[in-house]
Amino acid sequence: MQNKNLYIGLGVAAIIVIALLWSSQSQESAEQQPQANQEADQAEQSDRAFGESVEWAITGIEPGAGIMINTEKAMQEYGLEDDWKLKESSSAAMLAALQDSIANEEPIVVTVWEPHAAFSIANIRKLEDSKNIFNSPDATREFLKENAPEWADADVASDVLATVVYKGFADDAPAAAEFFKNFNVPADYQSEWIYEYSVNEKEAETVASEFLAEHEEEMKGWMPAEDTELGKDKITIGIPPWPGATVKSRVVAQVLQEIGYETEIKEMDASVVYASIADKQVDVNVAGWMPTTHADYWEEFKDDLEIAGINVTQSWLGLGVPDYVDSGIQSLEDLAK
Ligand code: PBE
Repeated sequence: MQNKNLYIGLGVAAIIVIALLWSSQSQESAEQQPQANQEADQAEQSDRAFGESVEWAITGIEPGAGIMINTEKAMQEYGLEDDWKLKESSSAAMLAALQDSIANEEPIVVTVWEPHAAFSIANIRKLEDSKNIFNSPDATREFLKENAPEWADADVASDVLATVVYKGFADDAPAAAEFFKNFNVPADYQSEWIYEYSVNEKEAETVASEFLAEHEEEMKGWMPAEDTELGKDKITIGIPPWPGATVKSRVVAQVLQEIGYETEIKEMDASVVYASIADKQVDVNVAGWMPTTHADYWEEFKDDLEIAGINVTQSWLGLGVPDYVDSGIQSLEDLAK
């Protein structure tokens, strides 16, 4: 009888011990569970915190710029379109916003590109674009093979900056066409132009004339042979209000004047530049970012257009943040977390 009680007692004790062990274990895991959740929440929070800190806005430039069209595309491809919005602005206002943010070490995301002065005023982290929405060197090589074969072997990382004219322009203005064929500068020159114009706020005409005075030898190399006919008297250049195009159009106009042409520079929306060249209302676009950035415009008007030359071979486009921004933001995917 006593033995039986002992066994019952031991059994009860064992049950109690097991129950206690079990409950302490489940308590532990109950404690672990929220902790794990908390960590996930915090990671989530810090990414969301970045979005919140910039009010889920990407600071863009003029509507109609290729980089705006491609940012919309990227927002869809990387799943950003629910949280983020692309703010239309202007190239000048984008740079001013970037400068302000940098002065106050505040976060910002901008549409940005090279050549540009942005990279000499701050360290800008280029957000990785694994889906090649903005930069596609393979597409560029294909494009060059087909439309500017003399540049087919150029070392390219993204788009080239093409000098675009209407089909048949070379017959109407042989000397200008020869200059366009020869006209090519390192990307650094264009960054300098933008720096002088947008950061140092010099007149575009002045930046151009100072540049040409300092690069006389190079300018000689762009000149057509003496006996090349001018053809038409006047060359009209169409440009959207982008700083690189603004200065480059003055450089080109001053050289054209040197050759013997009258020149006119007309500022207009990117789509209007292409349509006007196709219509022969405008002769040339010196800022044809081909083939990815201006893909839509090229597709629409290419039957009436021609590549007269490649004026810069190296570029990059995309979204950027100043490098003091949360190190968790390295790629376009990171904006989606
Ligand atoms: N940009 C500069 C242009 C090309 C030149 C990047 C503003 C664009 O996005 O179309």
